[in-house]
Formats: sequence, structure tokens, C-alpha cells
Amino acid sequence: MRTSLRLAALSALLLSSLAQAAELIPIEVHRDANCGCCKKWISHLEANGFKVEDHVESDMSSFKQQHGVPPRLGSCHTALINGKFVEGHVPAEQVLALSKRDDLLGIAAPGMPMGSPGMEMDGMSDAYQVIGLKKDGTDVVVADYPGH
Ligand SMILES: [Cu+2]
Repeated sequence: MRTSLRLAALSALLLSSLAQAAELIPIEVHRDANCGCCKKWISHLEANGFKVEDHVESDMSSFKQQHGVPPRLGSCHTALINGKFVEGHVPAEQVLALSKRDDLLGIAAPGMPMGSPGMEMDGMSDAYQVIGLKKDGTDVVVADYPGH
């Protein structure tokens, strides 16, 4: 009797931790129809616990403008999560960390840095930074990725 109770408790525990592990984080990605690296970035997010809602836009530059992405931080795709933007090939770990940054309107990996997630090219990588846009409109460096 006692053993079966313990087993029941144990399997309940296992099931709940499995459910937690399976809980995916929703994010929407807006991109141009012909953007290949955007799709690769989506795969990177999906491999890291995100559930991506993929949107094809006809005019990315006006979309970026509408969502407050300054041109200096611009890249290819623009993702939206909890009212904040994620511009370009930002690593998934930084997208996760963004939930703790209420001082930021969004983050960006400006341009198309080689070696960033979705921009892998024969092991080459540029050094790049993830930049946060603060509510006062100024930029702050959120993370530094060294090249090699
Ligand atoms: Cu890209």
C-alpha cells in the first residue's frame, strides 16, 4: 500500500515536471517572404523551447517603424514577445533574459553578424553585440559575443 502511494506520488511528480519541460514560450516572428536566414533563426528558437508564430510581411521597414525599432538597430526579421521587440539574429538565451528587463523596449543584433544564430557560415564568426533599447531612447549593450 505504502509503496504504491509512493509510486503514485513519484509518477505525479514526474508528469508535472514533464509538463513543465514541454511548456513552450510563444513568440511571433515577422519576416520577408524570401528571407532564408530568418527561417534559420526561427529553427534556432524552436530548438530552444519557443513556439513560433511565423508572419510574412510585405513591408518590413514600415513594420519595424510601427513597432519602434530604430533604423540604427535594424536587421532582417522582427520578433515580438510580451510587447517587446527582438530585432535580428539575437541568440535565444538573450530572448529569454529579456523577460527580466522591464527597462528595455526591445533588443537587437543589428545588421547580419556572421556566426550569430541563423547566420552560421563555415565556422566563421564576427564579433557582435546584443543592444537593448531603453525606454528613454538610448542604447545599452546587453551582451557581447566574441568572434573567432
Ligand atoms: Cu538575417
